[in-house]
Amino acid sequence: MSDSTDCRLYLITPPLLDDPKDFATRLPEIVGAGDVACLQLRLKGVDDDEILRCIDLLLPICVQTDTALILNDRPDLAVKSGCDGVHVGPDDTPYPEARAIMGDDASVGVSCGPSRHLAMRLADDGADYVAFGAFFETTTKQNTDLANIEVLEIWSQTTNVPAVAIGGITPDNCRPLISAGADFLAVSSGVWNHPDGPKSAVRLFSERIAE
Ligand code: TZP
Ligand code: MG
Repeated sequence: MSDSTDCRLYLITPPLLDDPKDFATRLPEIVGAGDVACLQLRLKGVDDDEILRCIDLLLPICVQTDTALILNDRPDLAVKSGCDGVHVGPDDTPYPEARAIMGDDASVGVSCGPSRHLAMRLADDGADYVAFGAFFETTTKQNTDLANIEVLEIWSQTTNVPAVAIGGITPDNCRPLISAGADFLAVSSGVWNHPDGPKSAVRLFSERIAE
């Protein structure tokens, strides 16, 4: 049996929250169903006021449940609202700028697609984690190149910077990513669209990690 601290869940919100209040109310039960390290607020097609409103609702719950709140794409809003960190991709604010905005104490993570080369550069620059993916087909993000699982194996054998695996991950397909050394499984649809509901999905992921 592996040490469950080896790999943890990195939950990503659905791209749209129809009822953010209801989402915030249900969150403690969902993150409490397993070992969830953080929640990334990743909303698409909503304005800044709505993002800030969602952070206001989610931050107290995240504090209460010891779940770090990471904002996608927007260091300016993350620092203004007191999020624990920000996640930026190659098309967002460049890493050094995001770090300068967030400060040294916040967590700044980066998307690297399938590229170990990019990950090495950003890890050298000080990124707190690097995210590789997509490992499986996903409809949550358009036009993602698929990453080979080998990138996780090589990364975990050669560096100490945490690696996040992302993209189309479900309780049924996550085992090879855990074995390859992923430190976090970043999951959206595999939790929110699970046939037995998000709570069961979180529980199943945690069981796979503990196996
Ligand atoms: N980046 C690469 S794949 C992806 C992101 C944000 C989508 C993750 O969502 P899902 O539903 O777990 O595939
Ligand atoms: Mg982005």
